[in-house]
Amino acid sequence: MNFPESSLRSIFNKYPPPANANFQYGTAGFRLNATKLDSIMISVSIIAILRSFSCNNKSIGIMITASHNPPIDNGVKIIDPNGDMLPQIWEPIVTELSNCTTFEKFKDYLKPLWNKYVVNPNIKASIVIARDTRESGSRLLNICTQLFDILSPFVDYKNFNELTTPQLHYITRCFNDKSFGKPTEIGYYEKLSNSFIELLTINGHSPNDITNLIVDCANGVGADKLKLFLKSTSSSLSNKFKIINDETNIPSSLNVNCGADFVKTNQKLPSGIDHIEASNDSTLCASFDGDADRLVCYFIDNTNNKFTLLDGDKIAILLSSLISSLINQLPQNNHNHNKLSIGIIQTAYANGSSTNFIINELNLPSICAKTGVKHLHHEALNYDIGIYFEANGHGTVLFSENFHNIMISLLNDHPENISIKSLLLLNDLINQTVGDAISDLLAVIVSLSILKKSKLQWSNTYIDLPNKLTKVIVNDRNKFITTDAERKLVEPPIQKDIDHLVSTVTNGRSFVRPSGTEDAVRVYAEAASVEECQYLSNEVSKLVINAS
Ligand code: G16
Repeated sequence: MNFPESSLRSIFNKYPPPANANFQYGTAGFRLNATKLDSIMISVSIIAILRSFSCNNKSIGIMITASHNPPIDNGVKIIDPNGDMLPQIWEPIVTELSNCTTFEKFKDYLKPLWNKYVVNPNIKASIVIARDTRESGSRLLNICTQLFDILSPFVDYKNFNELTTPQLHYITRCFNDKSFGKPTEIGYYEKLSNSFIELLTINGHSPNDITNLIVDCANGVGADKLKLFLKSTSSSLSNKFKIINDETNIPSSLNVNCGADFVKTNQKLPSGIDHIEASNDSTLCASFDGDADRLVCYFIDNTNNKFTLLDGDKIAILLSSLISSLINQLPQNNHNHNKLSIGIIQTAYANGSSTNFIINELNLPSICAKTGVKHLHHEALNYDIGIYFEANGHGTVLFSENFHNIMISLLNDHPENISIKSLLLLNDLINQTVGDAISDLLAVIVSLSILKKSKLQWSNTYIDLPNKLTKVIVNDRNKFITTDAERKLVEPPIQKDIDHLVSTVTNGRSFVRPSGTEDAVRVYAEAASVEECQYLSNEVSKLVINAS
């Protein structure tokens, strides 16, 4: 079909890339200071259109968010038809297009792709688009819709305005697979609410007997959406929730002194929750990040008056314990379920104690993937039940079609069996497309109720090694090249020095990797004592600064 050159030229000239463009589709799409994103919105929108054409016109999502980053940043990422991330093979394509600094270069790069994918004049690409509550979000979204409007002969789109990132992942999947759920925000709440209440009920619980919760929403979109979820479900559930840091009308407060990243990195309470509240035995505290795709839980332990974090590693192990316990209770006259494969996917940031626990106590495989949910998700698909969590609280549990078929056949033989029903309901409750703070929090609540575990028992499953994550600002983070699932540095040549420092402390571990979402290098250290961990972190950080 004709390449729409003049339409593209006009919008390219309206939002030209800078002459020195050096953009990169990173860990979670493009992420930058929001003022630098205008031209990127054009490239991303065009590539999303081509991706839709390449997938037989299935719907593709575009999410405008910078998640845990500061309020001045923003970002954008593309969601594939199944609700997972854009396949990595497309990343260099969108990167390269975004770095075409003149219209001639842009056209020369794009036209062959257009001619390859846009072949049938009778069908259009389909896009769903949304943003979080960042101040720059509506302006950036408007650039995308301008492009879709001028390319209206080729594309249909639906603008959902404000959503959490996982809500758009869910909706994208629903647009392509009606059996997954209703492709609306209400449909998302219904799916979560129905499975949550049913799971509690069939296991002899009710919303009245769950733990009390204080949820820090990072002043982000999760605050509005959690309120809407609670409104859409039984009223007794809302009585259990206290929502704080919900000032979405003050965009400058997003992620500031609050939210999952702040709590995990600083290992302390966010602003808005005081020590006394967090010490209450019947209350669990939780934090979302700016776009509500991460969850961490925590409390003050009354036995030692200390802040106690239940991070992504602990969430993975809680959910694994529930799933293993349900599988162990399945009827034994059908052995198909004994063949179900279960794997837990972590990253190098996983606490060493959690990995030991998975291997030695749960007897499950622990796989180490590169940072970025796209890498973990990919690995998790290799299992019938793939449990993946980054320590920072980003993760989910993927159930395979084989798992689903086995459960349905078991249910036919045992229609009243609670374990089978519970496993099938977990498949609905836990977002199958991406990590989801609201869905993960509901899964945590259900797990604690069904396993009859207190937050203290959950926390004591294993004891974390002291650990520290530091952000080091360097001139050029691209000089830092890693290997071995980011556990070793290839460049600059300081790995031997890191290894030496690690060998000087007990149970030491440390690694250095460039961030894919912020202009910084991250240094992780863990050791048997807080002092040794601090020492290791300081010394490795010094190495990084000297080498940069
Ligand atoms: C994003 C990714 C996560 C990753 C995090 C930090 O999270 O989705 O997988 O762990 O960035 O990545 P990096 O260390 O490369 O900066 P979010 O919640 O910000 O979307």
